[in-house]
Amino acid sequence: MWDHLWTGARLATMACGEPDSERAPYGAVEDAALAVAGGEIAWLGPAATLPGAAADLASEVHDAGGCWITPGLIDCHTHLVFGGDRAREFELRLKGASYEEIARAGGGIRFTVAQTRAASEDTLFDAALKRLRAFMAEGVTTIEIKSGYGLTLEDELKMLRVARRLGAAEPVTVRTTFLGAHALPPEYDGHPEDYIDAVIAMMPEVAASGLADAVDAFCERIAFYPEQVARVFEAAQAAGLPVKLHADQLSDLHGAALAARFEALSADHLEYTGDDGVRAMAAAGTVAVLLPGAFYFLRERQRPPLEALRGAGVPIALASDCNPGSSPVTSLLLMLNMGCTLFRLTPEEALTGITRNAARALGMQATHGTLEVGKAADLAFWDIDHPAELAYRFGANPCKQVVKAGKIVLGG
Ligand code: DI6
Ligand code: FE
Repeated sequence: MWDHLWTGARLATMACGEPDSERAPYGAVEDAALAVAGGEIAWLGPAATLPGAAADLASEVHDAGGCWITPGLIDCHTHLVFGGDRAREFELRLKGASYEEIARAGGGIRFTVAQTRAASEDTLFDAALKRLRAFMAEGVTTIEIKSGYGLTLEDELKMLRVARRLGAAEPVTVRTTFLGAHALPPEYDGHPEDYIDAVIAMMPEVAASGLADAVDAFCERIAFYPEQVARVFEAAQAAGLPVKLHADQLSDLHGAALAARFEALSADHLEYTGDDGVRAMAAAGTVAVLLPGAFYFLRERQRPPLEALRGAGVPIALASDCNPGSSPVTSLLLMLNMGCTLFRLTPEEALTGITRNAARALGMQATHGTLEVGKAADLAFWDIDHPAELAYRFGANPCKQVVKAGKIVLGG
């Protein structure tokens, strides 16, 4: 007996399909039914092929009323936990200062570091919870959260604990990332190598705490150089943690190739990535995570090399980069629209980028990201006529219901 069975549904499974099959766009199944049991998807397919009368098959039978069901959405790159905001910096940028100039003058990330260090764990939790709930209201059931505004062992662990608490408090899966190499903290001014040593020294304790699922770094002229990042990545691998990288956002330091060399789960941003980086990512199976919110908010001009990524068969994901400085957004659906309008993704590529490929960017592709029997029953129900509508509209939220691990947690 299944726990829940929905009939009258349309499914965007986002599954790959057999290599030679005539896969429908979005892996769509019309006139469909879907059943969940024990937190997993137990059955899905055309309703006409259900193995019996619906009422005999599940404890609870629901009519989905023609709604589309997608996998629960996955935001695979956020800095959701931080103190304060940067609205004042936004004003300065509108008066002509650039993001890089503000960072070099000691504002930017450092401003948020000061606010985050000063904030209690509860204050950080309460502020992040509001943002998290905004994402969840749009069908997000898995979210990655980075540290990186503490920059001492104690403050980084504080951020990671808040991230874990969020996952325990809400029906959402939280994946955490240690981003100690995000910015040079003021107490290390002029001594970046010493700070890298400090980050490396934090690594065993971060790993032993169980609070981090991966390690990230910011490879950029205003942050850390590739050689420094490589040292952090070696320490991460020695501690048994997978890596990912903020790569080639503002300039081409060959961050994507560096990430690929360490078999990174993902390389993120990629506006300035060249052909060498794309080829290396394809060979390593590293996911390209595109972040149109930061591109938009910083009014960048250089677009990520979408044609080259497509051509090389690099899996493309899309994420919010939710953070106070370059992407103060709490809507993953808006990123779908921006991914299409700003980067020229197709709506299907964009939706794949916040489901199947986002799961892969988090190393969760075996259990999440598509509607397939045996995968987690994380589902989003949408009041739309076609899946392309999710990317087409902006500022709308057609999410009607959310199921997390087989339980109805929103709507219904
Ligand atoms: N890249 C980003 O887009 C954010 N961090 C990073 O490494 C920006 C963080 C901030 O400005 O606070
Ligand atoms: Fe980021």
